[in-house]
Amino acid sequence: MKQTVYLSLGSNVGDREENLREGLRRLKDLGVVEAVSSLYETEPVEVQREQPWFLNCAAQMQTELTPEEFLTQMLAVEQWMGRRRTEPKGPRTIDIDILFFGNAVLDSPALTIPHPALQQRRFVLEPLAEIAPDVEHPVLHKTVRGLLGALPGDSGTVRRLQEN
Ligand code: PH2
Ligand code: MG
Ligand code: MG
Repeated sequence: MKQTVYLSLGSNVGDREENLREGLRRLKDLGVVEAVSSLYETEPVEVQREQPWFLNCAAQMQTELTPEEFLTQMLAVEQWMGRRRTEPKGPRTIDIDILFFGNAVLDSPALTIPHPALQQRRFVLEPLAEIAPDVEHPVLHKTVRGLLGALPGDSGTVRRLQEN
């Protein structure tokens, strides 16, 4: 069955813009990329040591894959792009996170959908609100626009870059 998937992409190592664009090109093997937000320069949050600012964006896709198949292929894209997991929340060439997968609600050791931290992350919600303001969180029953509006003021600086 076709599902609409929302993703968050981030990079803070190397040519960050090229890394995001390469990730988006690779994601075409997993389905149809229907919308991509602007790029946003974002202050690192929830990290354990100082690291470079990120570029983040959000994407909307259609896929025939199951969430587990999607995750497996997505992790292969990260690997192929040289992602090495040497420390938790360390700097990364590419990070792709599943935010929503249709209305699925899943919680396994490998995969939690919706993404458990999306409602506290400005670097996720601002890009997502650009392409999907009216999508409703299937557990919290608030729209993306509503979640963004409810963020505290001090949830990290997020600046939209000029051109997509
Ligand atoms: N990703 C994290 C932790 N912190 N901060 C920003 N600004 N952007 C990210 O993509 C990001 C983060 C864990 O994946
Ligand atoms: Mg992440
Ligand atoms: Mg990730």
